[in-house]
Amino acid sequence: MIDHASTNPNIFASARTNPAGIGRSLDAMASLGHNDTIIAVSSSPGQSNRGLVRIAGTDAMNVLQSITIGTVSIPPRTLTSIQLKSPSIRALAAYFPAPHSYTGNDIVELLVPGHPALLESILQQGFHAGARLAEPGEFTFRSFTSGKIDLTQAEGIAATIAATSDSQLAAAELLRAGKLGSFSTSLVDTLSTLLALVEAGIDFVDQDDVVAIKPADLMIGLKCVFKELQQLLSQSRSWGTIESLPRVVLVGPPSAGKSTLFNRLLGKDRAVISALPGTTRDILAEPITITNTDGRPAELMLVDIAGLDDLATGIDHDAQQAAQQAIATADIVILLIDPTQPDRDLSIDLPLNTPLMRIVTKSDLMPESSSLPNHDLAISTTTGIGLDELLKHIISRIGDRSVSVQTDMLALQPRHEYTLRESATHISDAIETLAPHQNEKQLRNMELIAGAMRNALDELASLGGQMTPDDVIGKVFATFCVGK
Ligand SMILES: Nc1nc2c(ncn2[C@@H]2O[C@H](COP(=O)(O)OP(=O)(O)OP(=O)(O)O)[C@@H](O)[C@H]2O)c(=O)[nH]1
Ligand SMILES: [Mg+2]
Repeated sequence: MIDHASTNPNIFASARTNPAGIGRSLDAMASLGHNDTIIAVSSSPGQSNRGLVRIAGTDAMNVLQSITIGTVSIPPRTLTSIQLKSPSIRALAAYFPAPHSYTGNDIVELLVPGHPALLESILQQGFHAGARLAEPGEFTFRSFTSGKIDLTQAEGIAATIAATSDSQLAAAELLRAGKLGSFSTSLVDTLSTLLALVEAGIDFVDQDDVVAIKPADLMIGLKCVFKELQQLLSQSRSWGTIESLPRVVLVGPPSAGKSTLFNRLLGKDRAVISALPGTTRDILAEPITITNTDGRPAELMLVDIAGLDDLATGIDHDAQQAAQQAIATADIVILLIDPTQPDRDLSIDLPLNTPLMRIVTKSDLMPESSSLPNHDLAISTTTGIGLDELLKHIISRIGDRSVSVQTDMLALQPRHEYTLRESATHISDAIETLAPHQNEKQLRNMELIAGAMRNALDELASLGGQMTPDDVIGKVFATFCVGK
């Protein structure tokens, strides 16, 4: 593992004077010691069953000792019951000794009842014992500076915390696993070896025993690096594609059964359902995972809106406007027709090319002989009739726009994409300069070629954070919250 603080000593020096002020937390963290003892609540804010307090640094165990009754002796990596001093309750503690911990220094994690006042009291006792409040992202920053993770993995951790859908979670998982980081490390290795051979020709031009790389061999090496970059770019997807899932909007008159269908497809009671018309006033959007035509899981955003009603006034007017906006940004509109309200068949204004499916709801309430309005499918959320068919219809209409949740395809954040493309451009410059002389015995234009290769190398090395400007590191860690 690379110790980023020692490979890039400027991380600390220039972060303190970062004039752009990007990543205030980096500035603050960089000026503070790596071994300071820090404390924070790492669980989500609010009340919960369990709350997690994390303490990291040289004095982590002393801090724990000062807030517990009796002498604490905790075997490493084992949940041990302890007795807190104030309030006098039992809690669970785990100890991860340096250097085999998340941050690289001693870590103590305390599991206590997740009551905000209790968590705050433990923090105060920790401050009293000499710990300070961790900066946002400081635990992960320590993990990065001690070389336990690279910058792309830190981004994966931030993306995991922020994930709101299965595809985002799967993409974050790949980053956290270090797939992009190890790709860049391996290309950095290859490219720096090639560059050393080119530079040998420049620096030791008078020495007979130092032979610069042959043009043909350099061409093979550069083309190989270029191909790998192109392959990675073409076999990855943009982070933006998983951030904006295709939107399937449920539209219909009040009480048509939109929220009931929304809940049924989600598999949970997310929307309030009532026999009274006008129950839903907000836009509710939740990701759902369904099986794509190729059998793989795919994700889309299901949207429930207020019933469309011409007579709307006051607060209802706002709900109607919000509903119209949701329709305007839909990738598919599912128009629910309630056969128990025969005079409420809606005509809606759709943007050009937005597919519309006409679905009759509450089919369980209609006698088989009754004639239904013009429709694509009849369903009942009460009996489940037509629901599988509906999902098939949706997936066939949405086609390629659904977001696959497959775990082997890397999703690149804008920084990654930019860096990889820049790197490929520099390699292509080097190839172009080399091409006219590739069959000659001696390498020509060595400085130009080496310059382009150095630029490519800088870009690639910045991916994992081995040679990254501080503002990039600052931006990555500025997305974190306290306790992570
Ligand atoms: N029998 C039967 N009742 C249904 C079906 N779907 C919905 N309902 C009932 O229809 C009523 C209205 O359902 P909702 O899902 O709240 O309707 P909505 O379209 O969301 O209504 P608004 O939010 O007011 O626009 C509720 O009493 C549901 O139980 C169905 O398939 N069969
Ligand atoms: Mg509703």
